[in-house]
This record gives sequence, structure tokens and C-alpha cells, in this order.
Amino acid sequence: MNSVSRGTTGVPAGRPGPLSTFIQVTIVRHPSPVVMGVLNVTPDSFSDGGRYANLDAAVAHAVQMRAEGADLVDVGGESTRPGADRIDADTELARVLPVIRELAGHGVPMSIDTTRARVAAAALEAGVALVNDVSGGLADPDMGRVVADAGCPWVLMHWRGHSRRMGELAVYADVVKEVCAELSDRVDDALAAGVSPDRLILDPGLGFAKAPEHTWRLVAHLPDLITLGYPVLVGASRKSHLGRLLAAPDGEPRPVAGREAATIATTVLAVAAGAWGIRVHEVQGSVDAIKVWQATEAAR
Ligand code: PMM
Repeated sequence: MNSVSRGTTGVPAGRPGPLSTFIQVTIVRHPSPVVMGVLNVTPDSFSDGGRYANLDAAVAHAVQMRAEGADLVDVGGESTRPGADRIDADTELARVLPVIRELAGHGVPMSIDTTRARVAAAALEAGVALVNDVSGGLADPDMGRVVADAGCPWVLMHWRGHSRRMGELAVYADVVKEVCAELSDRVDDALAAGVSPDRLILDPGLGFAKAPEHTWRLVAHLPDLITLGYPVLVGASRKSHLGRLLAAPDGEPRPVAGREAATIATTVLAVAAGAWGIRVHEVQGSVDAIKVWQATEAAR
């Protein structure tokens, strides 16, 4: 059974079990691109909101994603879609913990998609291996300590503010330079909190305080982010820049369900550019696409 320690601020720090410990030490140096399957146990996420709010449906979907080749299932209990209102920590915990406990019993490797230290600590204790923090540590000053105490990998995503305000924050003179600089600041903060550099993963935060033209620039310039020296995770799955690109002649964005081929195309672009991993809603297509890329690379 996992134990819980308390740090200076009184927030419990998670202690991983054997499976999550193994994943924590191996995942950052994973030999092939990591596929993170999205499991949103929320009523309102933009793509899969409401579909997995029921425990059995969530567990079945996660087990299926694992069988299809997901290296991690990313469990999230708070929607980060543009304009979304926040929920409180207790609601977030009530959504994610039963699913995490059940999936830990099924041996499914997991990450927790949260910006709250308290939720991260409880999720780590329940069996997740990695913290996926879309705020890159900015939303909760205690997150660095929880991650440092747990010794777990931490995805630092580029972020400028909560969902309600992210539209007005999408202002850049040079989006690639600014995202690199702001992520470097997040790395400095993480290191200052005592997190080991070999536990950090960066993410450009496609669609977060980014207009479609910003997102496309970041996709085109992923090598600039990779040059920062940390693994890079890319989350393009079904996002609105793809919906706009594939809009109908009347300008109506392609609905979320019709963005899968475009998502898979982005998977190939990301891994070919050197991304460490991709975060997707539909796992099988991206796993297959990565195999095609790997076979092509092996034949060079
Ligand atoms: N995007 C969403 C949520 N979490 N985490 C990371 N690391 N990167 C992302 O791009 C990202 C994320 C957007 O919402 P979704 O869960 O519906 O895809």
C-alpha cells in the first residue's frame, strides 16, 4: 500500500507503488514515441465531455486504449476547453480518484491531468506515475514541491492563464520565441523547487492562449522547442485549429468527430520532428501511424 508524507505546506505528497515507480524511471527515456491516451472524466470537455463520466465506461475506454498501445492513460477531471469555468478541488478529486484506483488495479499506467497540487498528490498516492500540468506549475505554487517529493515526471505545458481568459492572452510578437522563453522560466522554477531535470517534459500547449496561426507556427517549429533539451509532448488531438483548417465551404469548422485523420497527420509530423510523445483521444490510429514512421526510418 502507498504511504503519504506531509511537506511544509500540509499538502500530502504522493508515494508511488511498484508499477508507477517503474514507469516514472523509464517513461522519460522511452525508446519510441510515447502515446498518451486521453481520458476526460468530465461532463464538458470539448471532445469527449460526458462520454466517460460513468466509472464503468471510463475504465472500459482506458483498458481499450491501453490494449491499442497507449503507453499512458491521461486522466483529467477538469475541463480546460476555452471559456470553461473552474470546478473545485473536491469535485475534481471525486471525478478522478475512483477511476485511477480502478485502473491501477487493472495495471494501466496513468498520468493525472491537473493544475492542483492537492489533486496531483492524491492521484500519485492512488497510482498515477506522472503529473501532466497544463499550467506548467503556474496555477498552484505547491505543485513543484509535490512533484519533487514524489520524484515523478512532470509535464510542463505552456500556459498563460485559466480557460476563461485564455482567448485574450493569445497575443505574441514571435510565438515560438515567447513559448520557448516562457517554458524555460517554468523549467527554472521547477528546478528551484527541487525537481530533477531528468523528470521534466515540455509541451507547447497547442490551443491554450493560442490562435490557430500561433498553433500552426508551433507545430512547424517543434525542433526549436526540442532544442531546449527536454522531451517534448504534443497535444493536437481534435483541436480547433484542425476544425478550422477542415472547415466546410460556408466556414463552419469541421466537427470534432471528423478531425481524426488530421490528428494522425499531426502525430506523424510531431514524431518525425523528434517529439517525445503525443497526447490523443483515439489511440489506434496514432499507434499505427507511428509504426509506419518507424518502419520507414528503419529502412533508411
Ligand atoms: N490539451 C488539453 C488537455 N490537457 N495536456 C497537455 N500536456 N497538452 C495538451 O495539449 C492538453 C493537455 C485539452 O483538452 P482535451 O483533454 O479535451 O484534449
